[in-house]
Amino acid sequence: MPTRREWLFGVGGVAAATAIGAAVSALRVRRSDDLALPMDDAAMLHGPYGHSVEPPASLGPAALDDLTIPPPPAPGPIARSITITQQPVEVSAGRTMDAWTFDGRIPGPILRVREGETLTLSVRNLTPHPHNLHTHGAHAPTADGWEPIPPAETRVYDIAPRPAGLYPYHCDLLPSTQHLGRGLYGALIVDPRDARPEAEERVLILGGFDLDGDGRSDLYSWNGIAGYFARHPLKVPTNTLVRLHVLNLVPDEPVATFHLHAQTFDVFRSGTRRVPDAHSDVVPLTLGERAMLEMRFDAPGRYMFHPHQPRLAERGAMGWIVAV
Ligand SMILES: [Cu+2]
Repeated sequence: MPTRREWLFGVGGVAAATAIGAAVSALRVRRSDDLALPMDDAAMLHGPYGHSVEPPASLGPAALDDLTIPPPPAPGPIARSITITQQPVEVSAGRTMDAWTFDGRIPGPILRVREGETLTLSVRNLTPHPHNLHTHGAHAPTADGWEPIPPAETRVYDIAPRPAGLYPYHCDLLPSTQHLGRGLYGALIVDPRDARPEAEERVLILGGFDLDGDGRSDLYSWNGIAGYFARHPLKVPTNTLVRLHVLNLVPDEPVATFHLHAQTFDVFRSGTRRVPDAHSDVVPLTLGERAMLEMRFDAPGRYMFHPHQPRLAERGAMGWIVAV
């Protein structure tokens, strides 16, 4: 008997994703290897909905599951060791970035802890550059993580993050287009002691990559791979509460939005309150801002999502949610 997750992401899911991927491929009029940076907006118009930005062919439909599906809420203290690395990461088909990462991936691991419990982070910097790991939210100022961690050194932070909500963690050194734009960010979910309603949860972190070093992002991604969710839709069951944890870590845009087609959602800004702040189909997020979005998909089908900023959508931040 397959588990729900196996059902969503197993053989059936692969077949569904392949069929959807074929449909999406039919829309493409430019191959990613036709595109050279910088991509001018006129050139991008040839790709309907930005689908000309493709993920690396080596990444299958489950490749980002661990960065997209959060671990379940857990009682008790949490201890994590995180390593900061410098390594090449293929952020879209044919485009490899000299990345800085938490634990080798962009974004870093999804952290999750219950309000009032201690989260112990042991952060080791294996790069030749200073970095740090700063968490948002309320905690002891001595464990805020703003101090640079020199190369080859380790720092340990004990925090009891509060209040319950959704927070980014990231390297806080400047310039942000380097330290955020090369991959040093992730999500921290702080659960209330009285649990939120059970839901299918997904994490989506919007990031921007400055590939040519001009201080301006060239590609945009949800969970680190430009074009990924356009090729491999995020799958959720119908008639089930879905909770999206959406964070904006694009370093060089004053605001980005999350826009969902064909369905509306409750907005819990920063996830810190239990009653919705709004009900909409688009939510604006300033840099570092985030929201929990709750919705149900009654009708099976494909629901498009993207930032409502064309530049971001056309350069890798298009995606689909498939309700099955
Ligand atoms: Cu850094």
